[in-house]
Amino acid sequence: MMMDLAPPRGTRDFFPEDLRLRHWLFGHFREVSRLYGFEEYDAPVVESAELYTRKAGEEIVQQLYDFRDKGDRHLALRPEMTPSLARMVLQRGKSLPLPLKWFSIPQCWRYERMTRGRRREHYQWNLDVFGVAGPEAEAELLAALTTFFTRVDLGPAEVGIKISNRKILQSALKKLAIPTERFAEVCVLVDKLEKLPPEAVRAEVQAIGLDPALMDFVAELFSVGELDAMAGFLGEDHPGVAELRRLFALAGDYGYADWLRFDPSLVRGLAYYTGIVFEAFDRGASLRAICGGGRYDRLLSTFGGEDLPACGLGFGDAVIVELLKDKNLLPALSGAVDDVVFCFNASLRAPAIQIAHHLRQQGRSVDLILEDRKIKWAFKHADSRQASRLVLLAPDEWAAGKVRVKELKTGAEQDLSVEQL
Ligand code: 4HR
Repeated sequence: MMMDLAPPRGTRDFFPEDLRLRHWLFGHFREVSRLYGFEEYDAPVVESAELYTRKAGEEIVQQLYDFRDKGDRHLALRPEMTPSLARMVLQRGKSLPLPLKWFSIPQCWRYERMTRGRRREHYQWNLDVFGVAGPEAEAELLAALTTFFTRVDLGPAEVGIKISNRKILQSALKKLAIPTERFAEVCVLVDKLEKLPPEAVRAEVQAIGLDPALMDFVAELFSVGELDAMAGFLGEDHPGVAELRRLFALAGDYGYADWLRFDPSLVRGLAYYTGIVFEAFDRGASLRAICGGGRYDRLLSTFGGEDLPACGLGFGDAVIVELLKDKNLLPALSGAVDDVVFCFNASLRAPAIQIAHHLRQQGRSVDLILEDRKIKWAFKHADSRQASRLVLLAPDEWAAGKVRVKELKTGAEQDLSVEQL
């Protein structure tokens, strides 16, 4: 009986053609990060489950891929990178020079009990800034984000960025006498209005003992379409409004204001956001979320440390690839080699190895044919490797210190010395 050859449910194999695409995408993530002065970091994919024990009812925590190891430690495959980053920042503490701008492209995991053929892992580009309290930090994140989109040929006609500020909902909730300790929970619930029918959310509001008037209140707040109108209600000096005003002004200075749209109904589903939140979405029929982020100024104290102002974004590898596929914007990536080196018989293998070595020292990618084969096979092989040249070691030519070189694009052949090669 053949064993099951499929990768575990919800996971992917990356065949060379798949990995070429992944590296192409990560290359853009890395290059944009470099352009904006972010440094790369990494952390273990397995963390203590305790790092994710937040009690606001977030999907990301409900779907934690956790288990006990042989030492009975409760561990989890990371569902997101931010808690690991926070742990690293706290570990270094005061010795870390601020502000800090770091990026990473971690594989993140989730485990759903009911699984409808959904993915259990993805890679997520993370960009974070620690130590900047003002919207200048978010403005820089969004500049990097729009630079990424532009590089893959997506413009503001295809991608929009919704912007809001949780401080608006926060101060509005004071009117309903909802305690601040329950704010994260409320945000997680309100975020579900995006996916669930309002009755389902209303039932949850009641089930956890919150004032059902919250729903009508939120509906009214979310119907305010313009920042001007919101400013009219809350005043220009409301911190939520003032931060958004500053962010939109900065977006104008950077030159990406046309990508942005104030949307008070945006809250995002993560518990720890405290201020500005944003989400990039596909303006096409699907309106899918492509990535999201926001400010999280109070995460460090939830780990027992001293808080630092912080904000970041997370950008998954799945939706963007689908969007680029739909728009025919995926590149044709070749696995081509520069040269295929072939020797006519076993006695020419030693010089063939030398020739391959010589070419590799020049930086060329060389596929040396490792078995005794017929010339016809070598031609076919060079073709299938999309080589630009086939380098042949034949007895008479080699006796004269030459190799025969065939340019595969033109079919042109010539005999060259090693130096000419
Ligand atoms: C997702 C989130 C977190 C972990 C793994 C996955 Br797949 C999908 O958004």
